[in-house]
Amino acid sequence: MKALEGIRILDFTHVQSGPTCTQLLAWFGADVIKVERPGVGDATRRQLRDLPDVDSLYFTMLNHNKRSITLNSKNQTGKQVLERLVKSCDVLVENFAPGALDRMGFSWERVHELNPRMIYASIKGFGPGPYEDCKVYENVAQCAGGAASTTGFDDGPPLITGAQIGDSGTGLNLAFGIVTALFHREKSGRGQRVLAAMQDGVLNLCRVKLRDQQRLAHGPLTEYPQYPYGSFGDAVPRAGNASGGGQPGWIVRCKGWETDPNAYCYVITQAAAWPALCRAIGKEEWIDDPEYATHEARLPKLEEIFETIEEWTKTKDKFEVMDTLNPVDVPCGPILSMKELAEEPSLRATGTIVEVDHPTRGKYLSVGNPVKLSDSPSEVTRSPLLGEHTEEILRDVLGYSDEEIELIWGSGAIGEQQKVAAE
Ligand code: CAO
Repeated sequence: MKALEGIRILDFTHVQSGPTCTQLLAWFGADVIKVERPGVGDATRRQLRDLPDVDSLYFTMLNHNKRSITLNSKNQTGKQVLERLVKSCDVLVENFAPGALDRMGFSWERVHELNPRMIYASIKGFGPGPYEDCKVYENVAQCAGGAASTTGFDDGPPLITGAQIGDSGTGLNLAFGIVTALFHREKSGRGQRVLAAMQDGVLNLCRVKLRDQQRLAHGPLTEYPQYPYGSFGDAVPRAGNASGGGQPGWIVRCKGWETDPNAYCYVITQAAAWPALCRAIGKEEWIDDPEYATHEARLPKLEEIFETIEEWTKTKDKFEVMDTLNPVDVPCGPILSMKELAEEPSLRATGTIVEVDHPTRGKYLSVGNPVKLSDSPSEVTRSPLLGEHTEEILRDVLGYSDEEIELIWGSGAIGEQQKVAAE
């Protein structure tokens, strides 16, 4: 049995943050019913299309294992159908702009009245405060949550990271909040509101930077590249590739770097592994030299130390560096490109990268469930076509008769249903 089997989700999410959350719940076995606007659907169905007239990879990779119903929630009949959905589901998940669901007539108060057991889970850009009414996208959250000001090099502008920490990161937080609220409902019998703000989610992931902000009041941040010759202002500076922990690290060039933009490796000069690192790079004399032997002695010389390490790594490709340093417990990691990750057999074997077949776009790769449960393995199934399950949901989940379904079609509340030609 899947861990969340029997839990039904009214999925009112769109774009990336909310769909990440409901996809995760679907992978754990929840029945996720995605409600989309007739004829339009989630905007990502059409965004960044690589093939004409088929659902984009943006959409398909965020909406696996779900069912799709089209429903105009601003149409009177549509609202009645939605009410029935609210009564039949355990969780409502949404990431509309602030106030949109209230304007539709489905505020928390109303939903709680219709179904007191329902969990009402929202993603917003900001929590209560001066920006609570703002619409927010990924990069805005990275900027407002402290990631951008602390990413990049000291002499350059703030930088955005490729990891979608605002969208996908907040989706994960919301999924965690929902499962916690479901657990609480077991005891209380009541649903509750769950809010995950993107700014909060990014800031949570930047926890070590708020740590450094407070350390700054007591002296320079000695593991940052600004130490000892640069200057520190009154806010945490950008640290380049310095490690966020107490163990200094840096990205160094490896063999082939002149032509391969990813011929690099991250190397950490962990104190415990210092002698082994010195031996590996041919600097045995550093092991006992008081100028290098202790962590404190090394801190002002990190630039020189990493340049020396790099002289050695430039003679080896990044996998040879791994093969040499890993066995002697020197923490290091190759810079892997998306191409290398897509082709990595071990990620295919664990289901972290999966090949999915889709009736209109054909085969494509996706990232599978990053969390593995031993008793509830995830099987990744394709995303639904727009409104593919409208009739099935009206009949089997909501109990409408054929005559009633005819009337609902006639009201214009559900629009056209995309049918699968042949699979
Ligand atoms: N039937 C009828 N109307 C529907 C509908 C349906 N099934 N589904 C949505 N709508 C309507 C909404 O009610 C809303 O109408 P009003 O503005 O009249 O109330 C309208 O569609 C647009 O919704 P929206 O404002 O959420 O969408 P947007 O494209 O303008 O904004 C976004 C998108 C993501 C910026 C905004 O939703 C947002 O800030 N969400 C919260 C933060 C978030 O999750 N951001 C991450 C996005 S991923 O990068």
